[in-house]
Amino acid sequence: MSRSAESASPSRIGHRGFAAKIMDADAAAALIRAGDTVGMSGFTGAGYPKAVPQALARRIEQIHAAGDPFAIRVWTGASTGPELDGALAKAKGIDFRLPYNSDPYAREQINAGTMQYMDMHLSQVAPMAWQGFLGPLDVALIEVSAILPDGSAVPSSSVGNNKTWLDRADRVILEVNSWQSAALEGMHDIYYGTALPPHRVPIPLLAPRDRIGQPTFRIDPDKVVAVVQTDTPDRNAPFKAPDAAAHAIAGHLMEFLAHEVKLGRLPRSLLPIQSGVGNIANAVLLGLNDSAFEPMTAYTEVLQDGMLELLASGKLSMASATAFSLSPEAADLLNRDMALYRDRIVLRPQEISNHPEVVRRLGCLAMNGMIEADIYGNVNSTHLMGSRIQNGIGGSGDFARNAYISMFMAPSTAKGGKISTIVPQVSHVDHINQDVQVIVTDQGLADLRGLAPKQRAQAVIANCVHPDYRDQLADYYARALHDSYGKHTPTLLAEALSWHQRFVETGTMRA
Ligand code: 0RQ
Repeated sequence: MSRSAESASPSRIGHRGFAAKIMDADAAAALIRAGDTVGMSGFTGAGYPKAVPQALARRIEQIHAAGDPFAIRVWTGASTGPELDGALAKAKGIDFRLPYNSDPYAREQINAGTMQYMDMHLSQVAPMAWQGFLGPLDVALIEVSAILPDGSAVPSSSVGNNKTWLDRADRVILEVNSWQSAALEGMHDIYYGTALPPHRVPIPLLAPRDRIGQPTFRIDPDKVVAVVQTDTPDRNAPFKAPDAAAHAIAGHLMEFLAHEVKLGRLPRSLLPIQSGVGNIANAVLLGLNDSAFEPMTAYTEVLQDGMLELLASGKLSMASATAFSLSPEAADLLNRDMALYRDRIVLRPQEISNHPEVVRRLGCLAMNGMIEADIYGNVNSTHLMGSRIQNGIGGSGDFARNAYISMFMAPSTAKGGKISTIVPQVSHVDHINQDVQVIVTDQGLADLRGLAPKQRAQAVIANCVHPDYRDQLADYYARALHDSYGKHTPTLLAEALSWHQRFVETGTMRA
């Protein structure tokens, strides 16, 4: 429950100059102009501003009602919450957005073609914002958990691109959210050593637990135009217990990892794990909790419920990420026991949590969800039927290309069995086959490492396809082998894409 803003602890604002700029959300929202680009905090429903975006949405609705146009450009860390993307999208107040969205209202407008959406690798957002082609950043609107007497700010439950927005923006609006645990102080590691070429230097991070920066954001006090006090929880979606398919996928993955350990290709503590979010990822984390692998580490993007359980059980010795993504119960638990977790969790800017160089050096084991894969191992993480975006590529590309082992997982069917998630050719490519080494469905696991295209197709068809589609796919492949223009990656182009078109026209992929 949200407590009133008046009850927010004044001790959260330790700097006099900032205290003088306290105002309500409506007054702060009035400082944002039509056409402004606003860099907002927020990553997977954590640490996003909650009061000013809603006040801005109300203002935009009034301006639209008077017949005048008003929209802004929004940059974030990743997905936010209903008070930000939801409210502004409903008000038709977002003209352009980057880089990852899971809000249903924003998704609807993106797919209706009325909101421009630029989907990017999450590690690339901050450096590209500095390159300049994205244009100026007018306002940074950032949630923090406290402002210290020296004027630096303690980040909240996500770090995302906040450091960059604070440095890059002309004007800064801060939301100080006293719902966030005061004990977050000290958990963050804000690295200020990034620069554009030719001044770029190696990132001195050799293990997930390394701290290479400082615990707070530096802020130029002259740029701060408003400070708003809030006391409101993060989005924190309820935990969805893993279903049978998710458990089956987790089981196949545990067996695969155990096999790799047995063959001496992975240590018993594995390598730093990276896990996506959602039902399947949580099942995998539960599987890891029951496994013999220890002590594990995580170098990942998001810490979900399962990661906290792994930390609590001691199977995971520490976790590095850029944000939390917790159920309300896990968020309460974390806030209650923050002191216990603080030394075992490091939250970093997303350009570091997802940095390709670091991911490659540490040798992360990347486990991400997918929408579909084709028989050659190309993966689609973002688009339904080639044209309708679901969320975005998120960090999956940062990790997949650079991982020690890159694994993708999905149930073998979608939409109640009407769609096979293994298809002749994906309707959209996010991860090319060279970046995909293992494909897992509830049916089984295909280890594609070291295989040429035809060998990959055989492994995928034999192990991953749902029985309802196995004959159809095997028949397609046999004909492709015979009739295709080339025999390196046998493909019957029109027929391959007709699987998707058939679903669009008839509601099922079945022939
Ligand atoms: O639509 O709800 O309308 O039925 O797609 O599917 O099964 O809820 O998927 O929540 O596991 O997410 C790839 C989207 C999977 C996610 C993706 C339909 C399905 C449903 C969603 P409905 P599910 P999940 C770290 C790593 C990219 C970012 C990433 C994602 C909807 O994992 O966004 O990896 N990944 N980041 O019915 C047509 C198919 C379909 C299909 C599912 N083959 N064809 N529709 N659906 N498969 C985290 C971050 O980066 C932040």
